[in-house]
Amino acid sequence: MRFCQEQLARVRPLWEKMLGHQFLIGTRDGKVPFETFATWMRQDYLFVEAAIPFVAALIPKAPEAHWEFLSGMIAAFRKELALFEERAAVVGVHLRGAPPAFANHAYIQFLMATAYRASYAEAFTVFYAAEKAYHDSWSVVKAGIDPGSPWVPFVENWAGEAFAQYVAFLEQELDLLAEKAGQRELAGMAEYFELTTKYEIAFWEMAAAGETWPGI
Ligand code: MP5
Repeated sequence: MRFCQEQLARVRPLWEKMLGHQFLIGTRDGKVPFETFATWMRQDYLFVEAAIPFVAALIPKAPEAHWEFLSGMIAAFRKELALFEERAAVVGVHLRGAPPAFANHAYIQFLMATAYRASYAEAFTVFYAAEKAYHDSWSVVKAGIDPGSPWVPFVENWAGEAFAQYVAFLEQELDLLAEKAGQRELAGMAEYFELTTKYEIAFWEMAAAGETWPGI
């Protein structure tokens, strides 16, 4: 079995926990309160913004064949930020209405620490796992959301065909990086895969629970 499929099989119980999260099921069924969804919008806007320096920091470590793709991601993330801005204007959410929540702050620090300290294959593992998590998560929402919901453009963004193809490309590239990795690096990649999955669960949990920090 190739690396990505092997990891997805290994973290299956966590992955299922992520896909069964009340935020996703509730969004699919139209039961998530507006303010809860607004929390996710504000927080994910900050996360996507932070994804830009993350991919930019990967460029110096990347093989030359990935330079163009990674630099193209900066424009892709900007386009995604514009989607948030458009939806926020339509529904009346102030995207800069809150600082990063605890889980979001931690996830962003994890991204940056990974970009600077881990190997390229390890950092690419985080990249793939986060994108695959969003594709699978929004696919859960897609299977049942009211087509008239204001959240459909988000669903289409991550659960649509173009994103599916992009995730398949990331998977192919990560499998190639894994083929070239030694045992030690492979163990690191597996750990990063699992950690990213846990951060994704923590992110849905934060969206459902609110933006305040623990104990504050
Ligand atoms: C993604 C995201 C997907 N937007 N937010 C979280 C918490 N995880 C993954 O990344 P992108 O850049 O929106 O495709």
